[in-house]
Amino acid sequence: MLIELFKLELLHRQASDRPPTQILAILRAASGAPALECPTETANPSIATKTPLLPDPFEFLSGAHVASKEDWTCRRNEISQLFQQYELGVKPGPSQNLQSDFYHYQNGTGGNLTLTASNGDQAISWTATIVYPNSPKHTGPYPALIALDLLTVPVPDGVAVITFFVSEFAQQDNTTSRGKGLFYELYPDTSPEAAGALIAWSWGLSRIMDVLTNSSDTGIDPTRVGVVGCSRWGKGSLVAGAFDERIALTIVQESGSGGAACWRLSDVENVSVNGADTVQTAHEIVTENVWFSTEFEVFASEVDGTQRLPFDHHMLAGLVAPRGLLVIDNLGYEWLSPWSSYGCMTVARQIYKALGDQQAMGYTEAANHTHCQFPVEDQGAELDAFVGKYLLGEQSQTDVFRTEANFTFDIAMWIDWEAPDLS
Ligand code: MCU
Repeated sequence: MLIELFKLELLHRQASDRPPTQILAILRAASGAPALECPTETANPSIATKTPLLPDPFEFLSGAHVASKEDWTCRRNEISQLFQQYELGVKPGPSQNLQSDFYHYQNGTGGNLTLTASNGDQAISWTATIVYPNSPKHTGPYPALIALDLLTVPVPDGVAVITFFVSEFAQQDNTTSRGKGLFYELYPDTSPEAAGALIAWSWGLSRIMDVLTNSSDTGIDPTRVGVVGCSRWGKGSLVAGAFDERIALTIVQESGSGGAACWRLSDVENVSVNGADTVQTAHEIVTENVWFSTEFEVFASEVDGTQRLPFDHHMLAGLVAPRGLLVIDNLGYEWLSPWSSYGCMTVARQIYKALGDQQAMGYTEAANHTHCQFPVEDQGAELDAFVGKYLLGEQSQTDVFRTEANFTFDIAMWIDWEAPDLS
């Protein structure tokens, strides 16, 4: 029995950030069970009927409906493929050869983690910093938050901070950044589905997770790792959490369109909500930066083109389910699409509800404050509750879903499906 468990653990480690259907296939093969058959239809959004309604996360492309957790594993994989194909670009598999070196600071406060990944003849190296907790609640291995470029929430007591410098990994200055950065030295693909910056970052972060999982040198507990980012890095945090199931907690701060907002709802907010908020739309975003693949430009440049997408961002958040997810927003900037984000995450929570853990997903939208300056007095307790539950193993109360805005979102106007009970 012990040997069987050990084999399963090994298989799980090998499976790492692979799509869940592959993980299930490996585990099923190991136990002698027949392979799980997932529907294999492909989408054809170029001829899809446009709809302002948010697509049904529980309906396969084939038209079949998700009725069990196993079905959801298949559908989740289908959704992951769709996002890669039409919006984010493709996330390559694990590195052929991944090496790491952890340099401990002399004073014991942490260290530098250098990773070297290769693909064929190409190899790249990058360094993440690790700072151990100031006032550890427990001795190591420590839980950790991986911050994308910089930490914009207060460091929680007892939690280490790993900083992954994503902007050197895949650049994001403006549209001339396409294909620039370390990642593209390994994967110089120029096809329309080639990785945009967000999915490129998620690949790098998954390699950090590989190292934390396979080596104890870093002093970090890989089962208690969260990811956090604000604004453009909030978009990155959502994608990182969606595309690596080893991430226990995903914190998405003031991410706006391309993050917690839904493309369709942002288009609506731009013309008719609050007397027409000036919000970022898909149409604008692709002219500003390279966060998405060039394939996405097809949808973004046509009027109402996002209405042909076989998904929207409620389903990106749904890829994180049922793991911990806290979305933190700020009402101070119309540009961040506050109504669209609140509405999109209201719909995303239906996916958590279907999986039986609505409280694993929180949403908090506070009144005006400076962008990415976390208002501790207003949202601090909500952050602590999620960090407590998912990184520190505490029994905190995470039933958080609120906005301080005076708008309403009538979910019945934006969806024509009901969440099944898969719990
Ligand atoms: C909210 O994220 C972005 C936004 O998408 C951009 O339009 C704006 O230029 O920059 C924001 C940001 O990343 O601010 C730091």
